[in-house]
Amino acid sequence: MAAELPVPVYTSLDQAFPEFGVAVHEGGRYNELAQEFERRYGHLPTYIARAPGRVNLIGEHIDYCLFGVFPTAIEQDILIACAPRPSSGDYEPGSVNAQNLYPKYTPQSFTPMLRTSQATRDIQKKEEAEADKAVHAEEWHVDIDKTQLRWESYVKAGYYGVLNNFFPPSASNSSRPVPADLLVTGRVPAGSGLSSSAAMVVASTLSFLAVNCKLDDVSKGKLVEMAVENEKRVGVNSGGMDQAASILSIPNSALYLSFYPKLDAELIPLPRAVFVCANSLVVSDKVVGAKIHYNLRVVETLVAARILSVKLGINDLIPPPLRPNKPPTLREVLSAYMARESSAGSESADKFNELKDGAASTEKLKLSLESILQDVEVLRRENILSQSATDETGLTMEEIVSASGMSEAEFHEVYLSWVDVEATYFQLYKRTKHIYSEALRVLQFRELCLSSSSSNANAEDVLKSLGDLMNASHESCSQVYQCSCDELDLLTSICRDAGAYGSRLTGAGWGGCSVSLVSEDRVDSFISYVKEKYPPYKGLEGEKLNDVIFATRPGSGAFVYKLE
Ligand code: NG1
Ligand code: MG
Repeated sequence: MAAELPVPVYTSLDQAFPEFGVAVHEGGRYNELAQEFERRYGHLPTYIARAPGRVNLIGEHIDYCLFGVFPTAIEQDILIACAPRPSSGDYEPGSVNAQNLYPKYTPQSFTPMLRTSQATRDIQKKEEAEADKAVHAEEWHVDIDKTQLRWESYVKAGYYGVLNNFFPPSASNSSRPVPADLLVTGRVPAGSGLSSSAAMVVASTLSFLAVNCKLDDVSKGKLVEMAVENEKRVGVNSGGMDQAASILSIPNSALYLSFYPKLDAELIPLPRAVFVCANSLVVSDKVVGAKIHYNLRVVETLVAARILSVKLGINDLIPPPLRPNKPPTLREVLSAYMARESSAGSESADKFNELKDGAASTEKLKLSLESILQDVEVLRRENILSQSATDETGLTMEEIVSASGMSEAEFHEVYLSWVDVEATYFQLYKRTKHIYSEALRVLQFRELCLSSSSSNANAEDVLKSLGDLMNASHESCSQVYQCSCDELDLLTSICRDAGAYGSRLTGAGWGGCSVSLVSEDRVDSFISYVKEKYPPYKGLEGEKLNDVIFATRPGSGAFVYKLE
C-alpha cells in the first residue's frame, strides 16, 4: 500500500501535475511565491512543500476511535517555500523565520530549546523521592500557545517531530538543525472543516525535513505518523484522517483509510457524480473550543469503551492497546466482542466463523457492528450508558467513575490527566451509538462505491443509496453526536432541496463546510440554488462567492518541489 512509498520530490511541476495544462496554471503561484521569498529574505528558496486539504465524504469523528473513514484530498492546498538561512555569523541552531503571504498573519521568529523530557518530568512528579534516580532525558521543545488559535502554532507543530526524530539531543553541535527561512501561502479556508490545519502541519513537517536533508529518511507512512503526532502539539487530540488523506491521496480516487490494527489506505473509485463543498461561514474554532467540543468527545468515547467492555463482560478479551499510554478505544472493544462472538458456539458464531479474514473481514466487521449496536440499546434500556432510556441528561462524573469499576484516582489518571475537558454530564449512549453506526455507514458506502464500477449496477440507484447514507450520517452528527450547528443543519437541508442525493457536514463540525453528492448534469443549477437560498451568502459576489461553494475533484497528495 501507498504508505511504504517514499515522499515524492519533484524537480519539475510537469512531474507533479501530469494532467494537461495544470502545471502551467499552477506554475504561476509557485514562481510568485519564490520571488516574494527572495524579496523578503534576500535569497531564493531551495524547496516548496505542498500539502492539500481534504474533504471527508463519510465517517465523522470515528478516526480517533480507530474506525475507517472515507476522505479525498481536494485541490486547495498550502504551499511553504523554504531554505536554510545562509550563515550570518550569529548562528543559532534551528532558529526559524516564518512569514505568511497574508498580512493578517504576522511574521514570527522562534528557536527550539532542549529541555527535560515530558516523560522525565512525569516520573519526577510521581516519585519525587526517586527523582534523582530518574533518567534525565532531554527533548526539543518549541513554545506553542494552546490558549489561542495562532497561525504559527501549526508551523511550530510540524517542527516538533522533525527535531525529536532526527536530532538526538546528545549529538554533537555539528549535527544540529539548520536555521531556516519559511514563507507560507494557502488556499484552504481556515476553520472550514477542510483541514487547513493538517495541510499546514504536513507542509511544515515536509519543509523542515527538506531544509535539513532528511526527506530520504521518511516513507509516506512515517510522514503520516509524524504529522499526526505533530498536530496534537496544538492541543487537539485528533485521529489520523486528515494527515493521512493529505499525504496518501491519489487523483480521481477516494481513500478508504483504516487505522486498526495499523494504518492502511485502499484506493476506491468514485461513481460518476460530483462532490460539492459549501461553507456555512461559521468558523469552527477547534483549539479554543476543544474542552467542551472535540476533546470532550474523545474522552466520552474512551470512557464509553471502558464501561461497555465492563458491562458486556469482555474487558479481559481486549487486545493490548495499539497506542501506548492510551486506554482502549471503541474499536478495540469491538475486537474483544468479535473474539467472544467467534468462540460462542452459537448459530451466529458459526455464521461469523464462516467468514474468513482478508476480503471478508469487512463483512465480519459489519456483522459485529450490527450486533453490538443491539447490545448498546439493551444497556441503554438498563440505564447503564445514560441516566434513563428517555433522559437526555447523560451521566455525571460520579456515575461514570462508579460504572467504570475503577477507583477515582485511577480513573482520573487514565481518562483525564492528559487532556483538559469541561462537562457536567457525559453522553455515553449517544456517543457510542454514533460511533458504531457511523462506522457501519462507512463500510456500506465503500461497498456501494466498489459495486458502482461493476457493469450490472444501476448508477442512479447507487447514487441514491450513497446520498441516503450521507443524510443519515448528518442526522447522526447533528442529533446524536451533537457536533453540528443551526447554520450547518440549514445549509445541508438547502443542499438537499437543491437536488443533492445527500448532504452532510464534513470535518469536525460545529461550523465549517458541508459536502453534497450531486449529479454531474445538475451541478450548475445546484450551486446557483444554494447561492441564492443560504442567507449568509447574500451580498457575496464573484471570487468571494466562488470560494464558499465549489465542486471538488479528488486531487493528489503532498509532495516537495525542489528548485534547481
Ligand atoms: P478537521 O475538521 O479537519 O480539523 C477533525 C480531526 C479529524 C477528525 C475530524 C472529524 C484534527 C486535526 N482533525 O478534522 O482527525 O476526527 O475532525 O471526523 O483535529
Ligand atoms: Mg483541522
